Amino acid sequence: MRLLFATTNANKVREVRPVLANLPIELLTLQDVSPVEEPEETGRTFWENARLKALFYAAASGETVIAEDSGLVIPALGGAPGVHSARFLGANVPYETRFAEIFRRLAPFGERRPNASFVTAICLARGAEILFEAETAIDGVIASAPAGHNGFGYDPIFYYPPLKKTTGELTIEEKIWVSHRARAFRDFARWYGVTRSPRRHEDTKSKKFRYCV
Ligand code: ITT
Repeated sequence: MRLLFATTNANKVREVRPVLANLPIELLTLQDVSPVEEPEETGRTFWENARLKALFYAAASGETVIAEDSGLVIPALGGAPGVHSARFLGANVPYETRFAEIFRRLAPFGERRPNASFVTAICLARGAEILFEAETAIDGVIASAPAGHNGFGYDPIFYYPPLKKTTGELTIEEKIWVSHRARAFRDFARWYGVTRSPRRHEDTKSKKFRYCV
């Protein structure tokens, strides 16, 4: 199957490609199809934005499309930066400035490290039909200071207690192992493995399948 991963973020592709490597899927990216303008991400939830992107690119490309929306959620900040993670404080603001602002807003919490989650919603669409959706999250805390130069985005300030380091300090293999995104795509891979099976296919009344963690 040809599958277009509709993202402009190369880091997302780097985490996802190995997860799908053993499936009979030819993974395309936006570089492999005619360029279109990005849709505006107007959703209020990760689900809504993942759907919006998947349906937009499916209509624009005619391909089967998987899209994802993700971000850092800090409950102590009312969920910010949340769905605005990519454009928190402005689209082109450096992450160092964003980190400083997050630390400033978290100052009233003192030494206590506030909880945080990385959340991913993914959506698979063909034409106007949604075939699969999933949402996954990993939990951690905000680090006391940025650490690590690996990964991207908010990785340097997301401390992951099970590995005792920020996700910015993880190797790519470790990041793929723990990543919220890789978890969502592993769910997709499991679903894809099951629905491709003819036996299960006969048993399934609808090809539509929703899986929410
Ligand atoms: P596309 O919409 O084209 O996929 P994008 O980067 O704009 O690319 P999102 O709208 O989903 O994607 O925003 C995701 C942002 O959330 C991302 O740019 C980072 O700032 C942050 N983010 C998501 N996953 C992350 C991760 O694993 N590590 C660090 N930051 C992450």
